[in-house]
Amino acid sequence: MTVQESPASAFDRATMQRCLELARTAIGRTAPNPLVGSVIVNQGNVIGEGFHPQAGEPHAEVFALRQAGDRARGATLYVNLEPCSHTGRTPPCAEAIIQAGLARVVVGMVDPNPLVAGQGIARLRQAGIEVHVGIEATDCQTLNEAFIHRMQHHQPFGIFKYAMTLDGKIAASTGHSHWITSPTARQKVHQLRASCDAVIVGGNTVRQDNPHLTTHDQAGSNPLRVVMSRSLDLPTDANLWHTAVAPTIVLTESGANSEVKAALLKQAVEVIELPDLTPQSVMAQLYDRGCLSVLWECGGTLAATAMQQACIHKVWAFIAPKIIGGSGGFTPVGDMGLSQMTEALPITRLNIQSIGPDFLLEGYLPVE
Ligand code: AOF
Ligand code: ZN
Repeated sequence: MTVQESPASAFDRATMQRCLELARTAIGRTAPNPLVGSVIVNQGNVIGEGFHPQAGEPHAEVFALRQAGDRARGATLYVNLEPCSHTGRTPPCAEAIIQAGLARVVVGMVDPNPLVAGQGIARLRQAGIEVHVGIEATDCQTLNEAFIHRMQHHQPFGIFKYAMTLDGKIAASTGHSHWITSPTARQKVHQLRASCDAVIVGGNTVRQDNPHLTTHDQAGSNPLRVVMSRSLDLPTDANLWHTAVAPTIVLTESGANSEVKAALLKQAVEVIELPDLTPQSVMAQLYDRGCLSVLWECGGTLAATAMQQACIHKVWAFIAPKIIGGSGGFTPVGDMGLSQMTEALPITRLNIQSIGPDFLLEGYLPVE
């Protein structure tokens, strides 16, 4: 369904930004649902605000309507995602808005969920409500880029994070890598991790780095920790097996090391045997578990395969202003079999910011 976009006033734009701010409160906790915030305004006064805290809980609009009560009659409701028209885990918000007697609804973007997809807006208009669509649309789409990707591609949104020196190394030739970036940048990594639903590493990373992959002191939930290991040739006492801190699953193939499997199960690590362990089969597994965004924090070999299989859609590259030199193979992305510069994967929509002494470069890969 095509929905006509409308011009917006500065007040509408500012109020939509407030919706986005409210929505962000639940970052990392809503999967498989989107991040949504809502504000109700009557004669210039905010009379209700809400956000969607997690799947199964009421939608943002419902919280805002509850707060506004009878004062919602004749008022304007702002929401960054089209109000739903379907009965899912919760009843349709479009009906609740009509019942509450709102006069005007300002929507950030059309819902990519095929169960809604413009029908929420159509329902509101049918009931005589004035609806404006596409206010602060770019910011609304960026906030829910993982939800949009999941809906459109039936796959989680894959982000590849790495830290490298200015000469493109993720470790010295000895393999030593602690630390490339500053504590400030590492703090930022914890924040970014908290916004993802799963974080994936290969068996090599567990053997070499023994990472925790938690969000440390960040408020916000720890993502599901995922290890890919075909052989299950893993230490039985790694930090990732402390499942009281955060859940961990190990994805492997049948016939892998049964002693290690037993040791992992004993520590409440979930072990899943896939017929074929590939980045794509891992993404499919995480899609089924409801993940919106997954963070690849793996080494170069796995990153190359994940990229080749179109499982990485965005990069977060931390760049430290230092040079280590060396001609070893410790670079962020291993061999993808590309031999001409014309074959290089283009990274677009770049954004660069400084984080303490380091830089964080964000960019997007082409979506197939
Ligand atoms: C949310 N929160 O604030 C809005 C959503 O299963 P349900 O009932 O929670 O429905 C989930 C769908 O509802 C979701 O995929 C999206 O299309 C729509 N809007 N969802 O979780 C909200 N407004
Ligand atoms: Zn809803």
